[in-house]
Order: sequence, then C-alpha cells, then structure tokens
Amino acid sequence: MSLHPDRLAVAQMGPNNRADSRAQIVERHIALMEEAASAGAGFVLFPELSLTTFFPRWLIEDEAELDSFYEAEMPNDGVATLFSRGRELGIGFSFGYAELAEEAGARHRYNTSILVDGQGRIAGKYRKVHLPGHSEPQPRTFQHLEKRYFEPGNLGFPTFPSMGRTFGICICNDRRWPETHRSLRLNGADTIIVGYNTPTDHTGHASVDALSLFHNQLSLQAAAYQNSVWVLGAAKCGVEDGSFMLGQSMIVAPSGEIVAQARSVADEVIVATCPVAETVPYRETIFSFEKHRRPECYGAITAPR
Ligand code: CDT
Repeated sequence: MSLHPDRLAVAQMGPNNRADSRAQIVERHIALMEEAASAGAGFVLFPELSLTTFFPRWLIEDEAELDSFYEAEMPNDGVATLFSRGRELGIGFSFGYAELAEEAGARHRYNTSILVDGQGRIAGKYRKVHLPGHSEPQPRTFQHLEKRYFEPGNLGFPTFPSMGRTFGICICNDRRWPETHRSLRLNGADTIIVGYNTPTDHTGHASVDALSLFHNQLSLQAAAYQNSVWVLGAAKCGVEDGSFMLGQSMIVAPSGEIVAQARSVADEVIVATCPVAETVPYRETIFSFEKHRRPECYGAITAPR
C-alpha cells in the first residue's frame, strides 16, 4: 500500500457509549485507520477524548470511578493494537484522551492529545488550554464539568515537525479562540489538527445553540484563512449516552475553503490531498498576515485579565 504524506484523513467517530469496552472502541479506531490508509492517507486524526465517552457530562464523585476514564501512561496495553497497526501500515495518527499525570509528586488531570508518527513514535503532546463549562454541577440534564475534571494545559501551544509538515494541535473549545491558531502559526505550524466533542444544547441560549454547526465551520475556516494553514477538524458525534453532539468534521485549505466534509454523525473517514506548498501563496501575498502584523498594537491581547 502506498501512503502519501500529503494525503491527510480525518476519522470522525460516532458515539462511544459508557457501556462500550475499550477493546471495542480501539477496534473502531483501527477500522477507521485502515480505511484511511487504503485511501492513501499518511496521517489520520481522531477526535478529542476518543477512547471514552464524554464523561464531563456527569458529576462523578467517586475518585476510582473518575480515574477509570483517564490514562496514567501512554501508550498502554489498551491502545497497543492501535499503535502496532499504525506502525504496520506506516500511517501517523493523533487522538485525544484524559491524562492522569504525576508531576512534582502530585496527581494532575489534563485533557490531552498526542501526535504519533508512521513508526509508532509519539512525536508531540498538547494539553487543552481553554477548558469550557463549569466546575460545580448546574441544574441541567447534562453537565459540562471540564473545569472540574481537568487543569488548564501547561504546555503552551507547541508545534511538531513530523511526517513532512509542522503540526500544531488544539482541542475542541480551543478552536473558537483566534489566539490559539495565531499562537500555533507563529510557532511554525502549517497544519492545525483539532478534535472535538460539541454538545449542541449547552450554551443556555437556544438562539446560540441553533448556530452550532455554523460556528464550528466559521471557527475552522477563519483559522485556516487567517493563518495560511491547513486545518483538520474531527468530531465525536451523534447521540452518545443520550447527549447529541455535532458532526461536521472537515478539512479546510489555507484559502479557507472546505475541501472535504463528513456527511454523517457516525464513524466516517474523509480524506484530502493537503500539500504544505499550498500555504505558501497565502503567506506571500499582499495580505500576508505574518509579514504585516503589528504586534506593537496588540498589547491588549496578552495583557493579564
Ligand atoms: N469539549 C468541548 O470543549 N466542547 C465545547 C462546548 C462547550 S459548551 C459548554 C466546544 O467548544 O465545542
């Protein structure tokens, strides 16, 4: 099978219900990875928290039960087959997971995503900076307790040269902030990858909820155009444990145009040819957002709140 480094895939995932076993979920990753490889893709992106259900929708007070959603090491036995199949196929991949880290003798919880190259080596790691939701339960059917279950990422916005391009990773809510994408681009990214779990009933305003799909598309297209980068978005979607999450996974060119988009809210692979060279004209035109920036005027952006 000949995989091309310019061919990139997004593996949108349907729901991971709480009753699904890790083995079943990893099997689905492998089936999607194989489909991406048979379409010639050298890299495939999976969603945020792709190994579990989106557990921040519940208040979980039992520490051991909460721990069961986290990975204390990566890779681990539960994902070994995914890493070995990626190595066999020579395909790189990225997926999100809940990370339980030991730092300076203390336990820390992060919403994390890693980049793995075609040889199965971890080439990069990112911890979500913009955590949405709340830390205390609210009077609502589904919670969004990311602020309770995760600490804000402490790795900044690093980028990772790998597989012939420079990847920048962000996670879900991060995609709504122009600062995320600008930081990644200024740090050298030509390709931004973002996995997400976006419930469509969470803002508290029906008129805002009604525009969930539009805002997803707007964020990804603006990020691509305003930073002259490729953007890949991978949803975990459909009805997961009773909560509906939007799909609309897509690949966006540096022009801001959508070049591939999922049509379902289930497991689905989309693929596009994404040459890094296509970022160049957008960096070189009269509109070059890099060359003509005026950071001396942007102090308000980085001033403490
Ligand atoms: N997972 C995640 O970050 N979801 C958010 C929705 C939060 S609504 C409180 C998102 O930006 O899609």
